[in-house]
Amino acid sequence: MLKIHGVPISVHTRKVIVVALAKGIEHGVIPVVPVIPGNPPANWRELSPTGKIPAITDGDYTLVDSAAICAYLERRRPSPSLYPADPRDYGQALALEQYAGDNIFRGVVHPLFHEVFVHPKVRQIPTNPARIDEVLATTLPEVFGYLESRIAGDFLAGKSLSIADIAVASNLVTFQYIGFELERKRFPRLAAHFGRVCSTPAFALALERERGVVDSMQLRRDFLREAAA
Ligand SMILES: N[C@@H](CCC(=O)N[C@@H](CS)C(=O)NCC(=O)O)C(=O)O
Repeated sequence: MLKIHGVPISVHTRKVIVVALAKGIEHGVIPVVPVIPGNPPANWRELSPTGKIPAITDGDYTLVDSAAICAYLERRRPSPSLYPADPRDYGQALALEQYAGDNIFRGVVHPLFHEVFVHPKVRQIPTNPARIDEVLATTLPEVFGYLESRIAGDFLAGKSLSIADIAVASNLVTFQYIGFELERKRFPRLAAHFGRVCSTPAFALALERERGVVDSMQLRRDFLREAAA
């Protein structure tokens, strides 16, 4: 059986879980939290050379990096496809998946998650409010503004759910779990897109399954009700 090593509240682990659920691939999630010292298993670097989550094992096969894993799962179970058939939409889906990892995650979610969670709660480092303000005032408007400009129809690339939608929405879930707002008035198309993606059966099931972890970390979930409305 496919094993997904990671934690569901991680942006990139959720992305892989949603893809596995959308494709009906039976899987188990093995908890690994790299930001907690001593948490990963002794053989972690064999499974994940980067040290990051997610990594998968599928029988005797191991693979790291959510983009590589999702592409592997697409070949392993082609239907339903999460990569557009049209060449231009396909290119756009891959570009937006990359944008989600580089710009939304690295530029916005990762620094905020570290400031509000990892630093004060794991590393005993005080939160730096100036860093949070800088991300919210400078990086967020550029990144969310770009996404807003990319949404013309229901989905980001092509006419159905693709890896681009899953990658973007997964970032926005964690962004809101940790207490930040996806402002509907400021980014109406992005907020509507977020609601649409969260309502797809695979994404909704993934969110339901991670509820226990979210509650145990005392994170907020109220925005999910609004997103579904
Ligand atoms: N490009 C990687 C990025 C993975 C990544 O940054 N994972 C984060 C959690 S979402 C992580 O493992 N952080 C812990 C660390 O950097 O030690 C992917 O798409 O899988």
